[in-house]
Amino acid sequence: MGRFDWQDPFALDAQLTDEERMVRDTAHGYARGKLLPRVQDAYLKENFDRDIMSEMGELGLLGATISAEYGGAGLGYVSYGLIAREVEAVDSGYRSAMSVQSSLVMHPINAYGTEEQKQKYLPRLATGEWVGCFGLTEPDAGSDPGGMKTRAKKIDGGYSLSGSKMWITNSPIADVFVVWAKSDAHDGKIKGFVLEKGMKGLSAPKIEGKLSLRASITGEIVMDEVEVGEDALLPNVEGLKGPFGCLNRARYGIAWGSMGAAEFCMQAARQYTLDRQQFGVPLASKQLVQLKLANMETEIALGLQACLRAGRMFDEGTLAPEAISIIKRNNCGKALDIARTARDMHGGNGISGEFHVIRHAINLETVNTYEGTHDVHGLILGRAITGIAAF
Ligand code: TGC
Ligand code: FAD
Repeated sequence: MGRFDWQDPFALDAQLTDEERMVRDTAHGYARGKLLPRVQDAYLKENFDRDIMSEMGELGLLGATISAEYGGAGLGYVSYGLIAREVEAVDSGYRSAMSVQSSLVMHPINAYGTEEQKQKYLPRLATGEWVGCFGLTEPDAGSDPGGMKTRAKKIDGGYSLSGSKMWITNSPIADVFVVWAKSDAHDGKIKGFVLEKGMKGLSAPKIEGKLSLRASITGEIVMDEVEVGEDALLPNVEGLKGPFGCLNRARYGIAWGSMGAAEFCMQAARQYTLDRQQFGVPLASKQLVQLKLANMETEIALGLQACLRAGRMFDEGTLAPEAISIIKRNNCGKALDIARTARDMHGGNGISGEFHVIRHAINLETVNTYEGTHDVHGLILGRAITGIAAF
């Protein structure tokens, strides 16, 4: 029999390649060395440091799965997941910035764009010289993006876009905007467009006063007859499968990322209850405390192993979107429970920013909601199981 390692019960590490371990260690070093020291201040001041994008770019953490020809690192999906896990162990907001750039901006340009679009945008997005955002959600269309009102009207030589997008990660600092609109030149079907900062009629006001994901910058995208050329259209996809193809990747990354946050919280709760003495003994000596740690350990071990399997299937091309719903839904929900429990186990100290657990718990409220809410993923699975759509 093997020896039990509570930090890696199913020997996840041994299932990685040397390259994946190296990527994980690079992301770990960066996250703990450069992100952790600034996160508390960023969270309190609701301030996203733009330099983070360039720092991540320099390390190859942006668009990691995109080929080197366009400035990416050409890595597999397990590496991408490991990056998300390490970054989100520090803060879900920092992982958001990374996953939007990689899965929601670089991926659609890479998968649906022209050669010119790829050459123009991808290398600069990979280095973090440019920041991207992804506009799908609208004030009146969240879980039901098919109900979007944004329209692309055909004009001479291009399109005129009007509408507004809500809750858009990175939009106030974005140079590049991937937006989805119903196009009258395509029978009202949804098409993707790449807009650029400074275009007439385009603005991206910041949403102030968020109480969750405060280290991430979030805004609107307002388009008031923004005129673009034919070259702004992503020609190679139409319909909701365009944005959903991006969401598959981001949701997969979030499944890994949320486990990173959960691991951080569990490790913090373990150490805290070992160190903290009440009733003359460490809290960790109590059955109730040990049961909580055992539950955390179990969910994290299962969640990570499922992520690894999903990553291997992603690289093989056999991963179905519904399987991504399983891990996005389960891991975000479980991570949220773990972070709340870890907060409780820290007692009064648990509400202090210094111990990080309450920040993780509050962030995970967002993570459980965006990229398809916990219940919407339940309904995606319900449809797959019964054949009946209940949305
Ligand atoms: P439905 O009829 O199911 O599908 C319409 C078309 O899309 C195709 N499709 C997919 N293609 C690829 N991957 C998937 N996962 C796909 N899901 C659906 C489908 O085959 C069909 O294609 P076609 O060719 O027949 O037209 O569409 P519906 O309108 O019934 O959708 C229902 C539902 C609930 C599944 C969907 O709308 C949904 O997933 N809602 C959740 C919305 C969401 O996730 N929004 C995320 C916004 S982005 C974000 O949150 C970024 S935060 C990032 C960060 O900061 O980290
Ligand atoms: P709603 O769809 O109104 O849902 C409200 C509640 O109703 C939820 O509990 C939901 O589960 C439930 N519900 C909805 N439909 C059903 C149903 N059929 N049956 C039963 N219950 C249902 N979007 C982007 O496009 N780009 C981004 O970069 C982005 N970043 C984000 C960053 C942050 C910080 C946040 C908070 C959100 C972000 N989003 C982004 C938007 C996010 O994807 C949406 O908030 C999410 O999809 C849910 O949509 P909604 O907020 O409109 O909620």
